[in-house]
Amino acid sequence: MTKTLHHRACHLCEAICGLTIETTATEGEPLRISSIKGDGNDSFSRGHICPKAVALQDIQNDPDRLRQPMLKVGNEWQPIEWQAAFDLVAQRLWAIQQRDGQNAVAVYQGNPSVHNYGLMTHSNYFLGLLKTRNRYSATSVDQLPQHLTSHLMYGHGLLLPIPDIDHTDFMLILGGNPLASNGSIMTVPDVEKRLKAIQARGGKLVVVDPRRSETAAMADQHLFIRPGGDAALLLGLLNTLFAEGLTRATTLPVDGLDTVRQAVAPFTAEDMSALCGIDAGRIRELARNFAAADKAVCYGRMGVSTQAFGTLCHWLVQLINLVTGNLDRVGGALCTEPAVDLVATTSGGHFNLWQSRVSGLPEYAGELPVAALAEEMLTEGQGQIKALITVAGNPVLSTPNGRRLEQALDGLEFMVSVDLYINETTRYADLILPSTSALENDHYDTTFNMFAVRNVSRFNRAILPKPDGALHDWEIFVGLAEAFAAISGKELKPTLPPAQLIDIGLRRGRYGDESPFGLSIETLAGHPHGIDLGPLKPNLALRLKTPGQRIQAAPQAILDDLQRFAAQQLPREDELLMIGRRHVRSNNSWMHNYHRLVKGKPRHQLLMHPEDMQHRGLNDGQRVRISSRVGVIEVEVAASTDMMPGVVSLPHGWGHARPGVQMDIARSQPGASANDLTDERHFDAVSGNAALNGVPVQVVAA
Ligand SMILES: Nc1nc2c(c(=O)[nH]1)N[C@H]1C(S)=C(S)[C@@H](COP(=O)(O)OP(=O)(O)OC[C@H]3O[C@@H](n4cnc5c(=O)[nH]c(N)nc54)[C@H](O)[C@@H]3O)O[C@H]1N2
Ligand SMILES: Nc1nc2c(c(=O)[nH]1)N[C@H]1C(S)=C(S)[C@@H](COP(=O)(O)OP(=O)(O)OC[C@H]3O[C@@H](n4cnc5c(=O)[nH]c(N)nc54)[C@H](O)[C@@H]3O)O[C@H]1N2
Ligand code: SF4
Ligand SMILES: [Mo]
Repeated sequence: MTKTLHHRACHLCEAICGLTIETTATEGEPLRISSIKGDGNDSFSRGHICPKAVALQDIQNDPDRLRQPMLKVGNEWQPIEWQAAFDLVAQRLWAIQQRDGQNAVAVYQGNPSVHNYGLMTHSNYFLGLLKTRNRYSATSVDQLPQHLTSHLMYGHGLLLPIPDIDHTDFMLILGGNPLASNGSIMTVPDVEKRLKAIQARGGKLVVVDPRRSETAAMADQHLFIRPGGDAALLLGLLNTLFAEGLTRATTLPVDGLDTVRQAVAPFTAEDMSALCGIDAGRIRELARNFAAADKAVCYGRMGVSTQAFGTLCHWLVQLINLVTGNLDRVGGALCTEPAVDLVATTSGGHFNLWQSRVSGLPEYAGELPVAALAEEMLTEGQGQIKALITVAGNPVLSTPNGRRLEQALDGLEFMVSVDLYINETTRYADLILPSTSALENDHYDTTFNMFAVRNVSRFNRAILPKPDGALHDWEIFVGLAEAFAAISGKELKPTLPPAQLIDIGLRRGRYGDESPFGLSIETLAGHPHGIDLGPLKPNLALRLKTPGQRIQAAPQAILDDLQRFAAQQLPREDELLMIGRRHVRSNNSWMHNYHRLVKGKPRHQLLMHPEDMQHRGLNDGQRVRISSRVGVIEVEVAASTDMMPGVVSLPHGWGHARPGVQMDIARSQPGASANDLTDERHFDAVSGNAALNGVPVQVVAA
């Protein structure tokens, strides 16, 4: 028996924690994982780990995980050879495009696409050949307003200022619960310690959330907010900063600040109070405290992106940091200088160059909002979607009105999924193409090094051998591209494996051949715990990609939305507003098939304030029926004084009891899908991002 220790970054969430993984080789048996622990020698994550990382071995060993391409024949799944699978996909897609046009084939890319570097480097090798405008992804049920705001203000959608959590004195969090999510668009392993460190150095943490979340519970101040009310709160804050002379001059080049000042002048804290459910006095006090702190940062995340005024919210977050002098400042919000820098090497993106066919939702960076996906399949006419490719995504459980999407998927002519499981979405596919598991693959984090609270870099080789006949995700895309090029006669440029592409990126980058670090895949191999490239530093003025390299404080597309904001109506008194919730043992929709993560009491109840339960004659633990404009589900209700009265919380990603799902453990504790209730017509009008939070629902005894 031989034991070997490996070091590797966890790819499951954005925290990219360093892990120490022990493998055991026994004669005559396959190499197995014998332990997974936090890597105390990783200077960034400092030994932090969460329960999901330990489940990496369960993903590896899961009998339900697919290990070869599967073709649906009648109601049965049968294995098929890779080349036959590629040829079939190419033939079917090309025939549909020849007959109905390029846009008849649609693409949906899910969240693990950005956690898997081979998908980052190679999915477009094939998908780009399709030249379809029907491209969708999980971005538009998530952070799209943040990309759009950065695109409009700073000239690049990936130039996202990150909270300088290790140096700030005042952190204001809206719509993020890093204690459960481990941080998002703020790669921050070990977040609890870093938040406690703010408090230990005399600083303050303020959390704005309709639920007393785990993060709110440790904060110095928690403000309940009416779901969807953040734009009102932020407008009240910005208005107060201007009106009370609490702004600080900036040396950044900025256009449009006077326009902003005028535009927000009507939105006083007093007028905003009813819309957000927070006292005007509290709003003004928060503005004063924020401005009084030497170094402060306002951070808005998922909860404020996925609401009806998501873009307005993120624009206001940027402005609050800007006018208090905290944008591009140590202890405020800073942009990373990653080793592989997509801001430097890609164009700034484009917005609203075309619109979705049925509802006219705007494209951003070549993608349309996924709220439009089902209607683009269901609405007949020129340009209707007839075929779909899903890549590492589960839109049936992740996008608004999942039941309608199911109806649409059922009517497609052809569907192929690049995925590891037969789940709620891929069960509609004709063909499923599963890749190797993560531990059988190399890993470089192209995405989350860009959003980290320090500049860091690491590359790790595969830990387990690639099984015979298996393909990595990137190889699947090369196979598809070659088959499609062959049948369509399209030209295909040669490509390199992901590690070689990353090597080129590293060597050409700011820590590459020209720098003392000399980073390359080879040098990183000598740093198995990762390499620290230093704290974030002010750099925005030099990195702006706007014409004229000036910050655009008042983009017209966002200013125009203030009219829609001013015209909004308060929700009806008898309605409850539904929000989501994350738990550290779960990860979106796909990690419920591992016993160690789902054992114990179920965690997919509807949380409701006891007063709201009393009004409805409901008891703790009882089954209830929740209904919205689009659907009805039944779940258990749990009383919680952590909820703001009038608000209920249900986590997404559950609802595994659908027929044909081949995930045994998930099916044994299925829960219900929050997205059977969320509404595709409820979205942020500027970006088209789905408003998954603040969904009006009725709750009665089942
Ligand atoms: N109501 C509500 N809905 C939400 C949210 C919410 O808070 N509330 N959150 C939203 C957010 S932020 C997101 S990001 C989306 C996520 O939405 P999606 O990305 O659509 O869904 P996931 O649950 O991440 O599904 C991931 C899929 O990828 C597969 N997979 C995992 N690893 C790999 C891999 O390495 N290769 C391949 N090929 N496949 C892989 C899994 O089997 C699974 O099918 O959900 C959104 N939906
Ligand atoms: N354990 C775990 N970790 C994850 C994931 C997971 O599913 N599980 N998913 C990963 C993904 S894809 C993402 S995008 C990130 C997301 O990471 P975060 O952005 O931290 O997301 P959440 O943990 O959902 O926290 C959102 C918070 O917003 C609150 N909220 C809801 N509506 C509103 C509102 O209208 N206003 C305000 N102010 N707050 C509101 C919710 O109550 C919740 O506490 O997490 C990532 N990490
Ligand atoms: S917090 Fe957990 S899932 Fe996220 S990277 Fe760290 S160990 Fe992995
Ligand atoms: Mo996400």
